[in-house]
Amino acid sequence: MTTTPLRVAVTGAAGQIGYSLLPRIANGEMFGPDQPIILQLIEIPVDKALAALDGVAMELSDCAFPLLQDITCTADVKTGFDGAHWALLVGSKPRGPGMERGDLIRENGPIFTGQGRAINDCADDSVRVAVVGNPCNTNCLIAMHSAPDVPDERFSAMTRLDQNRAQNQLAAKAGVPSTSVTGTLIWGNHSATQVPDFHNARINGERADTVIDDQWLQGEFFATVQQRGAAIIKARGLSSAASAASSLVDHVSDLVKPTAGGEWRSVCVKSDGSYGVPEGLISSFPVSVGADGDWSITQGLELTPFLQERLTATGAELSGEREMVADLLG
Ligand code: NAX
Repeated sequence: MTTTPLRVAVTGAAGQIGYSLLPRIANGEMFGPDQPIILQLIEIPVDKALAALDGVAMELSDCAFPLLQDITCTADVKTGFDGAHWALLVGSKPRGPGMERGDLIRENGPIFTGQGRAINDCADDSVRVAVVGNPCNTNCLIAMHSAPDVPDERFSAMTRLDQNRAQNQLAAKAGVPSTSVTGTLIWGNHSATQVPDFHNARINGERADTVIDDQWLQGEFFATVQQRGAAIIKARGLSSAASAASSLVDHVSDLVKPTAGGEWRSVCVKSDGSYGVPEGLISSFPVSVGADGDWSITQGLELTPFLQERLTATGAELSGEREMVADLLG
């Protein structure tokens, strides 16, 4: 095998998502069956976390994945991001008892400042960054601002799990396989204000809101998609992990594989003001990828007044989050 290995840095690698994600990277599902991989696994400098990380690395080695050439385990971000082609920022500080969303945003900010700087200084010139650790949109914004030498379009955050959830809900309601649902789209923040678009999604080629009644779409559908994460925590006692890992495989592939004509994928990227989302925020948009691998925000999609109103609200939430971390955006 002569292909140069891809260095993939993963933070929070000893966590739940890491455990489901790493084998899928190492066995070629994320970057293809011919792409050798070097995993650079990053955890916090705490004995328990580093011991768990060693265990994960042992298991990965025990799988004898043909594509996996090396594994590094570290608590040092400079070592972790050294030469990285992809930085998957999965780790973040969880919400503790009594913590408000604002506290979570403030607590996580400095983590993403440090990681952004290390990516800026140590990663490969071609590095691309995908943020999963919550609040992922604003964490991504902070990392992007902390890496001035890395072009902004290399930064993304994940709403692919929300898109997959929405697609599954529409398919179940219409009684069709999930493959019959296309164009599923999430706008805005990966939070309870996210906007699952039922007007541009299609079921067997027809707009979802011509197939399913508005009352269900604006009520149960919206609430189910927005609250799915909480429902899984309630059922499992733990947050979504296998589905999040699977969606991150989809997310990276979404950014790498060209879209067919008229197709889009939900990706949180820097707003250029499209659809009225304030410029500079990291917001979920329909994203198309060209044959050259460059992405762009798909233009010209129609939004109903109901969806437009909610897009304005989720944009306002993202603006509020940006204000909370303004001092970190230097
Ligand atoms: P876990 O708590 O199982 O694992 C997180 C890991 O990150 C821990 O091992 C912790 O030690 C590590 N960590 C914390 N700070 C770190 C730092 N500064 N550097 C390196 N590692 C660090 O959480 P898990 O279930 O794996 O979830 C990870 C993140 O994904 C959470 O923030 C979670 O909220 C977020 N999610 C985001 C989703 C999305 O769609 N964007 C969906 C799933 C998930 O809820």
